Amino acid sequence: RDIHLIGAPMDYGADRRGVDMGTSAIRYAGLAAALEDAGNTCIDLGDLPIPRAEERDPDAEQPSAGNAKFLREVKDVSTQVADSVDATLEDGAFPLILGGDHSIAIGSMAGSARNADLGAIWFDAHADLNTPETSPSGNVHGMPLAAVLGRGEFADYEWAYAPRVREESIAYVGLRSIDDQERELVRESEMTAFTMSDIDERDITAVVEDALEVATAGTDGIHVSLDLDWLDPKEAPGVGTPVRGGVTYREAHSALELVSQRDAADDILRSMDVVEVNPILDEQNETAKLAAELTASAFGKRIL
Ligand code: DIR
Ligand code: MN
Ligand code: MN
Ligand code: MN
Repeated sequence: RDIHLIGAPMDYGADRRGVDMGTSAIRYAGLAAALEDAGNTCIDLGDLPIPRAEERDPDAEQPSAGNAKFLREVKDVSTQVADSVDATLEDGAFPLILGGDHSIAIGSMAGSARNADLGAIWFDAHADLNTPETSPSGNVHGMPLAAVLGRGEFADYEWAYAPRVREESIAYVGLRSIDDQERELVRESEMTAFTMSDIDERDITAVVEDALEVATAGTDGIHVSLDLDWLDPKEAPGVGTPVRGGVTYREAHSALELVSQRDAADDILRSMDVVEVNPILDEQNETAKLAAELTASAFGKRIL
């Protein structure tokens, strides 16, 4: 594939400074070379200009009616990401967006769904379905799915709501940390939620195959969102919200290899983002290295 890397060094969606350095950390870990070794071409479009926290006007009005923090900055970044993803697709290339916190997935998906019915696989410990009304933290990285689905106040934001993403085309894989109100939202939704318990019972292969069915049925392509806290913190310590009991190193590779195999057969992949790597919390950049390796697996890297 002809992959274009889009860096979104965003940290306004999370509590922890440092996740904005994820884009550099993943590049430094050798992502472009790993993708080319796996048989792709890779052009790095660089990082989008995101206002530094120090340059922000702290008194600027925030538009959220609920408690979403930094919604003005999130809107600005989402619009930039969406435009860049759309331009890359128009160019005939594949948009691979590097975070940054998970709020950047609003722009990834909104851009990818401008001219296509889009399914999604959400590899994450968290459901990311809070609205500004239900969020206990106010952090938008816990809201990107609610945003693109137009839930709560997001229904009024054209930069967020992506009507060509339908709930029934979204599958979670690896859930294990959900807020109380969010649990009801997931239960009542049309999304398919595979938790860590499902992976325990059925194994990663069966779960990912089902997730691929959900995301591809009746859509033009799928978005893959890879939140590094999906993995067990033993494998991926450099994330802002680690949760014990995540997938193993091999399960993660296996899942992304399955995505790649299906893509080789049916050309299903349309966009992907890799998020939540925080090198400040990491040891020897190992989480970014893992992110680069897993992404290479999603784009054709094989052992033999
Ligand atoms: C939590 C944490 N559910 C929140 N979410 C995270 O703040 O809404 N998502 N960490 O990746
Ligand atoms: Mn190109
Ligand atoms: Mn997430
Ligand atoms: Mn997460």
